[in-house]
Amino acid sequence: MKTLLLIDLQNDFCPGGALAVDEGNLLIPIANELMPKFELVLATQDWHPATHGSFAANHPWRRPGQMIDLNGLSQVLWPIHCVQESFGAEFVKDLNTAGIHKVFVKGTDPEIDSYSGFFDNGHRKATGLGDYLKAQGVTELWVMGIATDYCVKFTVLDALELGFTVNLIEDACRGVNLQAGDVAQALSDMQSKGANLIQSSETS
Ligand code: VGL
Ligand code: ZN
Repeated sequence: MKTLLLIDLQNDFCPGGALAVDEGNLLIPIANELMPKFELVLATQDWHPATHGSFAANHPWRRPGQMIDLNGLSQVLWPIHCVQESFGAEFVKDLNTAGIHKVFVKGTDPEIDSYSGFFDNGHRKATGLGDYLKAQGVTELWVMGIATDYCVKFTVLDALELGFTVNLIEDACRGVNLQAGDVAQALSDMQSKGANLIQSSETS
């Protein structure tokens, strides 16, 4: 079953949002155009409690961009973003959410972050996405969204590890680039682990 996976197309990751990614908004019309070409359309949604340990504001004297140890894992500190039920956590208004068959939320445990749509960053708990895909008989995924160097990358790497064939739609992804070159590095990491880098015009 031809399956499209939309990663975190949420207000906070678009210009004007709390963790704004350049040109994140440009992905919305691309997603809307791609959806009808797929039999199954799934989405992930970053969905944090206000107390989340990845928020710099929840650690005295810490600032976004700094690194901490969060329960044994190295953690980048972020601005407060994608708080459950907030506007920032909503999908972008123009996204055709009626075309999405199922949404998987992640980052709900305040003690651990979850970049991947499949598992938290410690691979301690699954979101249910992997089991759902297997139950549907899905073997191949087309992935797009935000952010190339975080949630897209870790979702793709987990998908590959779980045995899915992964097509990463490069022009339909945008990244944070906390450090110059992070997006290019993420693309090359995904490709070297087996992801096919394609363009949205090649999804047929
Ligand atoms: C993301 C940083 C923090 C993402 C989510 O969607 O890539 N990045 N939370
Ligand atoms: Zn987050």
